[in-house]
Amino acid sequence: MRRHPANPILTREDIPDLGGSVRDVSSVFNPGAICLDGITYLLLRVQTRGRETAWMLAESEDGEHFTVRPKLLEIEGLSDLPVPVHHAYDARLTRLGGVVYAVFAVDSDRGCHLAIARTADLERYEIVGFDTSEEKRNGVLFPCRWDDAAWRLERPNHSAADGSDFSGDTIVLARSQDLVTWERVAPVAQGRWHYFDERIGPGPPPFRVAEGWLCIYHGIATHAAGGDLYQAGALLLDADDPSVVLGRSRENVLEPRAMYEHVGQVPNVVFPSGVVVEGHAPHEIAAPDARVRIYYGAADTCIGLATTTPAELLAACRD
Ligand code: BMA
Repeated sequence: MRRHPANPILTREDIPDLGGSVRDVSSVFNPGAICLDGITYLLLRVQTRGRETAWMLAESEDGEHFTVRPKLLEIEGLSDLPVPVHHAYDARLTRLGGVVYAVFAVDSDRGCHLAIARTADLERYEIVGFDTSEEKRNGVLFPCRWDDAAWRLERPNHSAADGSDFSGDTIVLARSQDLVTWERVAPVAQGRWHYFDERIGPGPPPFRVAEGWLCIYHGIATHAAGGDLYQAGALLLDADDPSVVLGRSRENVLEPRAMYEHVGQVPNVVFPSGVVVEGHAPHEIAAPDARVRIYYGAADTCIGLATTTPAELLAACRD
């Protein structure tokens, strides 16, 4: 992937002061992304100096230069959830059946769970489902339904390797009739111990290419003495059965190299969370040379943009 020359494209300095605790914020990172009627929107995870989480919206005509709307987004139903909630974060945006959904992690007194909310204007989000079946993060909806179900990739927080409660090493395919109750279908991919992606989780939502579904994921190398290293990898999943992996990048396709990726709140992190395929809706088959924009959190501090093409990602998956 190629970094945009203007990176980081969004930093804390771009966040308008709203008064109260949302002034002189600490960071903005891990955005959801969606392109509607030619405008690219980023759903921003903003962190205040109290380490509280706020959602804000940025918009752009070229997908590279963003303006942040000076208001907080509303998440209706968050305070009514059956558990005390501390943070809602890392929202991924998908348009499914004409409705835009955000799937996001909710940190609560009873662990980390996935919620799903619908929005008509990208400013007000109404929670329609909260899945407390198991601790999970990194839920990404597929942009179309099939077999009378909605589908998503998700990442249970438990590790198959060591039973840890804190992070996970398996991406799982799940299905739902109503977006409320999710049924696990099959494991899709495992972390590869000793290599770049020991622990893994879905990045942005999958998008279609002729060969199947392309998915960017994050892979964490945990064996470096300096601490965890967050990188991006690529997966090619079967078009009809996305639990079947047709290809996977042996090497990362983006790794912390720029200073803003090395240094920040959490060092050595690139965390891809948004994708826009220019000229294509995510459920349409993207041309091999389409420009793919990946929006990512850098060092849990700011937002970077990297670009690639389906052909390049497919080449990486065949490696
Ligand atoms: C992950 C998540 C992300 C974060 C990343 C790096 O486990 O918590 O929100 O960006 O760690 O700190």
